[in-house]
Amino acid sequence: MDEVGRLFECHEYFVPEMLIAARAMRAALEVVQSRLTKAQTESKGKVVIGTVKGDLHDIGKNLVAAMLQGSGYEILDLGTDVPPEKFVKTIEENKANAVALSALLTTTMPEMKNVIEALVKAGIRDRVKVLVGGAPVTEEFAKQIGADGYGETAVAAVGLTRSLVASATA
Ligand code: B12
Repeated sequence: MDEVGRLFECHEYFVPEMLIAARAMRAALEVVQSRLTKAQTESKGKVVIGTVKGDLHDIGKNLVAAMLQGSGYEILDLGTDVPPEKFVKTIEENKANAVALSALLTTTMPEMKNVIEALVKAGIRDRVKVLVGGAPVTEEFAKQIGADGYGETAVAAVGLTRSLVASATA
C-alpha cells in the first residue's frame, strides 16, 4: 500500500487504482482477520475504534481492530467518517476503557483533537484512554493534542492498549 501511495503521489496511479489496491488488501485482510479473531474467553476491556470525521480510509483501522480483538479486547467498531459525538455516545453507553482513533489524511488529523475536546466536554475524559494512529500521525502530534498514546503499527496498538488499560484498571 506504501508503493500504491508513492505511485499516486507521482501521478502514475489515480483514485481507481488506489481503490483496486484497497480491495485486494481488504481481501487479504479477511484471511488474516479470521485467524486473529479466534474465540477468546474473557474480555480484557472494551475498545471503541473508528476513523475520524471526513476520513474514509479503513484498512489500517481494521487491522488494528483485528489485532486488538485477537488479543482479547471487545471491539466496538464505528467504521469511518465518525463524528466526535458518536465516539462520546458509544463510550458512555458501553463504559469503554479506551478509544482508538485513526486518521490517514493531514486534513482530518485535527478531528482527533475535536474528539478529545468532546470527551472533556462530556466529563468522561479521565475515564477513557485515547490512542491515536494512522500514517500521518506522530508521537509529537499525539502529545500536542493530549492523547494518552500513539502507535505506529497495529502491533504497537496492542502493546499500547495493554499498558494503558492495565494502568487504568490497576
Ligand atoms: C488505499 C488508499 C485510499 C483508498 C482507501 C480505501 C479504504 N477502504 O481504506 C481510497 C481510494 C478510498 C482513498 C481515497 C483518498 N485518498 Co487515500 N490512500 C490510500 C493509500 C494508498 C493506502 C492507505 C492504506 O490502507 N495503507 C495500509 C494500512 C495498513 O496502513 P495505515 O492505514 O497507515 O495503518 C497502519 C498504521 O498507520 C497504524 N494505524 C492506523 N490507524 C491506527 C489507529 C491507532 C489507534 C493506532 C495505534 C495505529 C493505527 O496501524 C496500521 C497497520 O500497521 C494511502 C497511501 C499510504 N501510503 O498510506 C493513500 C493516502 C492516505 N490517500 C491520500 C489522498 C490524498 C486521498 C484522497 C483525498 C484522494 C482524492 N483526491 O480523492 C481520498 C480521500 C477520501 C477520504 N475522504 O478519506 C493521501 C493523503 C495525503 C495527505 N497528506 O493527507 C495518501 C497518503 C496518498 C498520497 N501519497 O498522496 N485512499
